Amino acid sequence: MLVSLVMTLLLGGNNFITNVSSEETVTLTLTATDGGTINPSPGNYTYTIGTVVHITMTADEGWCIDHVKLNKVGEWWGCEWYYPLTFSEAWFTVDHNYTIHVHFHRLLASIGKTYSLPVANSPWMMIYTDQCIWWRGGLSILRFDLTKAMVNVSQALSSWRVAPETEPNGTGYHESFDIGLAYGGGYFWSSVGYREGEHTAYYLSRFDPTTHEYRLWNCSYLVNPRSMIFDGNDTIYIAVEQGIAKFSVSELSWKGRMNTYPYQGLVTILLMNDKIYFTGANVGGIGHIDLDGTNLGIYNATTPVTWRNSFYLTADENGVLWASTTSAVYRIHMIGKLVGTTIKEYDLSEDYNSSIQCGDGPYGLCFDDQGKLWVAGWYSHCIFCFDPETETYNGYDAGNPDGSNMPYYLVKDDINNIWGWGEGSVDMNLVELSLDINNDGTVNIVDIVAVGLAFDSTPQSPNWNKRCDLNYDSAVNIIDIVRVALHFDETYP
Ligand SMILES: [Ca+2]
Ligand SMILES: [Ca+2]
Repeated sequence: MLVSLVMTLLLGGNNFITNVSSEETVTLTLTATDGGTINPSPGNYTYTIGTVVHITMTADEGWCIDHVKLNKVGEWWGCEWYYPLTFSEAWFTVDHNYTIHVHFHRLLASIGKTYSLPVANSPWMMIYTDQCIWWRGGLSILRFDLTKAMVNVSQALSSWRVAPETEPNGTGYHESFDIGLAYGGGYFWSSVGYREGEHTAYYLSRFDPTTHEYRLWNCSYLVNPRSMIFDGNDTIYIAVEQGIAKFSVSELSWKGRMNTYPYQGLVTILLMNDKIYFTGANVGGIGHIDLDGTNLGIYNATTPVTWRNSFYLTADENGVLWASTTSAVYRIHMIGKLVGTTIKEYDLSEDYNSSIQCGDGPYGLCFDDQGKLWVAGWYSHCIFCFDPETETYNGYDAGNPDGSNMPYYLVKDDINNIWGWGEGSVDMNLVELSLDINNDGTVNIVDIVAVGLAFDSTPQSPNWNKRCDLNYDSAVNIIDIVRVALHFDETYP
């Protein structure tokens, strides 16, 4: 692929050599990262203009060519190609001073399993409840039934409308503002936007999972709605452009908006101990505000410029907050935890800065039952497992053999499996931690015995243990024993 691209670009770029004499020489500078060899080897080479140089790139065992960068020295012109290949070659016509940089990338161990689904979609928030994963996309709510997925994945996906094609009482057409999702009062709550000219009208949508009916509520301050949470009582909180909107589930009416100015463009909100914590496009760290709208403040990161675009937010079992950034300018993959009033940062870039052009960082965060933090490495095409105790991490291929997956959001089910979905992908990824029933890092006889103790049980049985129902069918039986046995001796991060 590189060959054809290089040749095409050079054929299209002949205009810039018309004014130079053919006896002139030019310099080609070749550089490469660790992880492979290039020939000619890295260095500066002088050629007569028009020389065709044959360049080969060979990755070491366990590495691949991640990307190649070509820049015309002293000019804006440059381009970049992405691979995952172990060998590539190019015939490059040197008609100007150029630099070529070859970036090798360590191949990651695979930890995931992939379920290919019949539709492409870009879910954002996902909710796990009752053996199903739910998310929003387009005008629909989608349900992935894990019980069915274990038998026949093609029957696991269902979807229903949560909003009409065009705006109620208007002509605006659907615009994607369907990223947040909350479950409260027996309903799923999400948002939808309709554009007409320069104006976009936003609605809160309520979906009834029993009757499959929906209902919409409009609101003028519901601008750019993103994440939503239900407080477990009566209120849906919605991250919006200028604060946090509130809606009463029992009264079915708006209860105002908490203003978070100067922190705007809220992305994720999290409710804990009568405070709402938030991240956002213009927040710079982790914001906080009391439920009565007072005590607005910010917890800064030590590099606030990087955290200007903080994204996802979660809390560990002790209530310690963790966030990820999506720095669109800097080549940084970073997560951080709140220590006192400052965010302690962990840079996940090293060895994983695969294919980073604009440096967009990690997104979804999810703790497993062992307290490890799983991080969706959107732009690094991998999923990270971060151990908060040792402050070390590993990156894993997220389950797609071609490495094309871009994990975006992660959710844990109630048997300790981590599910994730990549943006624009048709694949649901699974990190199956459930087989290690006692969470000690190994699948062995102890786990088999645990299933044995719950054998022949259903949720009504005295010996029922949901952790042993590994195929989500509400029964512990030989199928569950076999699942563990098939993974005997495996170890987990
Ligand atoms: Ca075990
Ligand atoms: Ca079962």
